[in-house]
Amino acid sequence: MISESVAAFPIEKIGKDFPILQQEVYGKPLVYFDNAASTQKPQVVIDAISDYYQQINSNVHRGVHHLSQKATDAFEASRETIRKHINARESHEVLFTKGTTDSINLVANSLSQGMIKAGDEIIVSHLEHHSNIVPWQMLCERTGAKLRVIPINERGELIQEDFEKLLNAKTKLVAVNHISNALGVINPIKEMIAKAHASDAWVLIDGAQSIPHMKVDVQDLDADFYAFSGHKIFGPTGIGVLYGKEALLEQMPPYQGGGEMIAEVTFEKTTYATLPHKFEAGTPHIEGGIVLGTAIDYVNSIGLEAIAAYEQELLHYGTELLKDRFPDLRILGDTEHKTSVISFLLGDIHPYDIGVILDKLGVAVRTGHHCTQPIMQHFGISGTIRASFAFYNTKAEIDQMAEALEKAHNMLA
Ligand code: 7TS
Repeated sequence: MISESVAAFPIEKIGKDFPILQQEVYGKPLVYFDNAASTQKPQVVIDAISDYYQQINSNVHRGVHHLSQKATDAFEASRETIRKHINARESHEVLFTKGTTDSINLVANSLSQGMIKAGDEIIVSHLEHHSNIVPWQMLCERTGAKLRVIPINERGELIQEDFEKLLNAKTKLVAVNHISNALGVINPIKEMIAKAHASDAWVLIDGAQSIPHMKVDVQDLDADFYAFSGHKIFGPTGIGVLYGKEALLEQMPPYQGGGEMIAEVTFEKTTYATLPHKFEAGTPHIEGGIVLGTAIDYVNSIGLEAIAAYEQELLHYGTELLKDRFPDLRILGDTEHKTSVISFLLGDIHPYDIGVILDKLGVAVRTGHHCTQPIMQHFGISGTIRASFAFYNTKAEIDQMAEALEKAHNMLA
């Protein structure tokens, strides 16, 4: 049964908003199922980039002249759009960064300057992208803090009892993703944040995979930090966000020094700017910051609830179709609580071989470890085939993937 909201989803109109998707690859209609890696951009986003350079390009927060003020106003208006979108209390709690990786490194670097010390503990999970593991390992090397890891079960879910056992008086920070990029599993972060707070630990949520698929309310979650990337929510690359609670950001030392982030500089002593500028050294990615707001407005014009319902329908359809068609299919992360990712293996065929054949048949999927080698180690595999959907994808495209998989399977099995 398809719900009314899914039946009414304006997929025809949406498809036309994305010019890149209109092309053929090797003579076949392009099916783009690598949305967890990066999303395509609607025409309004592409236009906003060129409008910026044609109309208001100038440096921000510096000039008194007309263009600089226009650019500054647009940049700050976008910060406010993002604040509203994630329901942060203050717009200066929204910091512009290069992306999720940069946001996490900002926190890890800043906290390592005295706020996390030898003997403290950081908890990550077995389900993390490398960018939510390596910065914490580096912090541990610098500070003498210790990394602890929440294990996962056979369905790729975090084992909550083990998480509770890891929490203790030494725990300073818990860093987990909202949704796993490799498996699509949604973690119960609201409950996890409450548990961590009961142990007086801060929590950083890697929201790279949740921001395009669901409504995020940082106050309701009570997250201390929330990181995401613009390019995964239909915006430009090279721009992202770190949300942080004001009181915590105030306490934290800056991560990088330079222009923009200072109040006053003398050779004897430098004082720092107020938030958010304290954490935004140098000329920012101005056009990226502005256009990220455009991308978020576009997503909201469709509505995240409608998007989530439509994508769940795609996930369900694709999962059932593949299970029916391929008896030797193995889905990794086969749980009820997941977003539109199907990560799978077909018999003992190498994922790469399947990926190459799918590509020749017009279907773009990701193969490999998806920057989550510990997950692959857990399952004793080298990688998976990952089809990750966005709201512009269709059931007909899933059918095209299934056909292509059938051919690949016949050739390789
Ligand atoms: N965290 C998660 C959960 C991610 O999925 C990614 C990127 C990152 C962090 C890093 O984001 P970046 O924008 O800073 O690079 N994930 C993927 C992926 O699944 N395939 O390519 C990139």
